[in-house]
Amino acid sequence: MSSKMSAACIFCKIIKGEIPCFKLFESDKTLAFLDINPLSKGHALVIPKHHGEKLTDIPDDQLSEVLPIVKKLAAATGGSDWNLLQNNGKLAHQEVGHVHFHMIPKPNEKEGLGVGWPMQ
Ligand code: D5M
Repeated sequence: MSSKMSAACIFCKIIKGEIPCFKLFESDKTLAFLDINPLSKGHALVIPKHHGEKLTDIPDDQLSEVLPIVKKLAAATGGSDWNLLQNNGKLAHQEVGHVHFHMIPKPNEKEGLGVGWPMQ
């Protein structure tokens, strides 16, 4: 694996398969999986595999994959509403020190709950 890794990082352990996750998508540079503490059904995390705490630590070629993958996941849900969020730094409530993008489906009038990914 060519990406920079951190032995102590929980998300690097997920990338290496040392900690299990519910995987939604994986490429050489990017991983998407369900958040263990979901704010709504289907709450996903999209992460660059390159280890870095803040957005400025991540190479552009890794970041440029993220939005197309968010779009791919959104299309797979049938185009529901969601929030895309990146907490950058401790003052912004970042708890895990590996850049990650939260994709949080919003409540849907018909279902009453967040819409889950078809993979669930
Ligand atoms: O959010 C960090 C997010 O990471 C938080 O929503 C829980 C999630 N998390 C932490 N550990 C795991 C594992 N092992 N699997 C899946 N999701 C996890 P932040 O933006 O840093 O506050």
